[in-house]
Amino acid sequence: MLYHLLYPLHDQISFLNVFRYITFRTIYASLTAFLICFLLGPWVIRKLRTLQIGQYIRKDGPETHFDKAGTPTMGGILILFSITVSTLLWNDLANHYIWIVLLVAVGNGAIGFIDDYLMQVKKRSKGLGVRMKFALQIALALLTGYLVYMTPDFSTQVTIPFFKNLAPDLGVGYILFAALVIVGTSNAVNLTDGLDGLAAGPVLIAAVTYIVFAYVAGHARIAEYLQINHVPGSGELAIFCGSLAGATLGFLWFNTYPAQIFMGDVGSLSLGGMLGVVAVITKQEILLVIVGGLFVIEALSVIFQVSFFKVTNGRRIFKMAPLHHHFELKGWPEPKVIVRFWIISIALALLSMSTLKMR
Ligand code: 57M
Repeated sequence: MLYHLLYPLHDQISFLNVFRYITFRTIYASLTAFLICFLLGPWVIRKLRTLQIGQYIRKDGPETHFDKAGTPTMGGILILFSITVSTLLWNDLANHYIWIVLLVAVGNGAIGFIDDYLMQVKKRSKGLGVRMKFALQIALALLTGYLVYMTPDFSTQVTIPFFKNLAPDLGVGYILFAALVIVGTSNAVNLTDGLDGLAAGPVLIAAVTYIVFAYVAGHARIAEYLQINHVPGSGELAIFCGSLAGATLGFLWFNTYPAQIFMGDVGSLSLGGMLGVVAVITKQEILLVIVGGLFVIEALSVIFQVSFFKVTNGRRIFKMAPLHHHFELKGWPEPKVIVRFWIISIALALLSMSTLKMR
């Protein structure tokens, strides 16, 4: 909105020319989203306590979690609010990619909200139910994939990191591929959100990484130099990722150990969906496996644990899955697990950025 209101005045007030720069708007979108979260956080925590929207703790989990019972949850509402306000303020709203990522953010947030509400407020332990939740997520992701596919001149090639000349063209199959990336990332972040700040930290790191990817993909000359797909208009997603990073950073102020608030499915499903759709639009889909490698490791630990359990009639690979619980049960204090997983995320983000130069 500010872009539309203030940039046209740059002839009269030359300083306003700064609003044309993606870097400027990314920085201030980050700061705006951060401040909204930081300033509203205490009120949201009080409000959730008043409404008694506190986390139910399953008895089959680590004993160290039992004293977390009652922690206000569904804090993802604040994250979504911050991202939406900051995006509407700082993005070029004529850019249709912005509306696609907002659809994914709010759509997955709504699915998570309903699940949280049924579980935490209506005390229905199954919430929406796995099947219904998945069906809604897949439907939303397929709609998103269709909208991206229908974008004029959008490439349906899949970028393979390290192999610039290997880019299979999926054609209409790209819709299903995009949907899988979005649903997969959404659920991987959801599984990871099991310790204080364990999901927020790596989401922040991935969001900052995709600021870079969105900026270079949207810049014709840089994209050509780096031999990556130029996606006209995707530069605006750098500003969106700025809002995503700022909001996550602000939420982390309250979600860090010992957490005063959890994000709930309304937060984890929407954050994962946002990362997935940004990776699709910036044509860095497979690279998300590296950038979001921690989410992949956590999801794979569950898949291996459940598969091994079924194949061996009850034996386990890990003490408990996802992987963060395994280290907890090995005796690592929660903060040690969290910060070490953050360190792994930072290393993976650096590795992913190095692929921009490798060809
Ligand atoms: C999402 N939710 C956390 C909080 C957060 C198939 C199986 C692997 C599914 C998985 C599962 O239920 N996943 C659901 C993870 C939960 O966090 C809430 O959920 C939101 C995210 N969706 O925002 O509202 C608990 O995580 C802890 N937490 C924190 N700090 C945070 O900032 O401490 C969350 C955020 C919270 C709190 O304790 O209650 C979760 O863990 O459920 N199931 C599991 O992950 C379970 N693993 C398991 O059953 N493993 C089995 C098989 C199935 C693989 C095995 O290893 O044999 C673990 N989780 C629970 N109990 N709750 C262990 C058992």
